[in-house]
Amino acid sequence: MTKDELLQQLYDFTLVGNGPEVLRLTSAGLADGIGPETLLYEALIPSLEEVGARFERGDFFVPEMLIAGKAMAGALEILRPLLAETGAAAIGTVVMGTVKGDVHDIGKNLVNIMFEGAGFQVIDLGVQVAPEKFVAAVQEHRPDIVGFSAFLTTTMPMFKANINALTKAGLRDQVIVMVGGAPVTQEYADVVGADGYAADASAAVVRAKELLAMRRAAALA
Ligand code: B1M
Repeated sequence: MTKDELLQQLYDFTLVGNGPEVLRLTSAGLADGIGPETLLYEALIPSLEEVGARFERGDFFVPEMLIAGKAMAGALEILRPLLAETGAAAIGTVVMGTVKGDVHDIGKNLVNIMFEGAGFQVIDLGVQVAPEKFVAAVQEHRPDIVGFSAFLTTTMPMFKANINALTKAGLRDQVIVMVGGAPVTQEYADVVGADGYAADASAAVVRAKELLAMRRAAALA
């Protein structure tokens, strides 16, 4: 099978949520020398985008979305150690979670993997994380960054609720707040008072490093 054929099959099997085939093709792709990023960005993620588009058109329903998501999550577990490979010493700590009311976690998990790959220690609070839980985690772990993911327009307002809870607990100035998720924009991040926004996992790492460098430079000044 050529590389293009393998990527096409991986896309097709993810689309129909065939978990075993997705696992097989992901492993086969790696064995053939296809990079983990290629499998991710040229097959798995585009396939989930198509799942979303079909859901919007009414061609797919929640069960189809669920099995496609599960198939992708399985592949991500195979890719995780390769994407997160790092020899770097820890450069900072990040507390991450998907906001209250939202169960999407594939995007958040990918951001975590990229953070780990860049040398961050990641404390993942999971999904449906309430503001009090974020506050407690910031109090306990004293991270450099707290990251909120939201994937629904209806859960994006939780960013503001989380930031308000941090402010009320006297922690807002002690931690960099980053936000992201499919419907989130830089404009929205600015409106809620986040310090940083990124559109995808790679950009999140770049932005996190910038924000951390700025924070550390300001502390030395
Ligand atoms: Co849902 N869902 N879903 N879903 N789902 C979306 C998000 C949707 C866009 C589909 C669509 O209509 N096109 C739509 C949201 C519309 C909106 O509000 N704008 C939607 C809907 C409506 C729903 C339900 C309401 C459906 C229903 O029940 N009627 C329901 C909500 C449940 C809830 O949360 N309360 C629901 C449920 C589900 C499943 C459970 C079935 C499943 C989730 C499985 C899982 O995550 N474990 C699911 C899935 C799979 C999707 C789609 C198809 C795929 C999501 C995904 O994993 N994408 C999605 C369609 C789509 O996204 N096109 C859809 C791949 C992932 C790598 O990308 O998530 O964007 P993404 O993550 C990116 C960036 O966002 C960014 O980096 C990530 C990696 O590059 N990023 C950050 C994320 N967090 C960040 C944090 C940062 C920075 C960047 O800093 C801290």
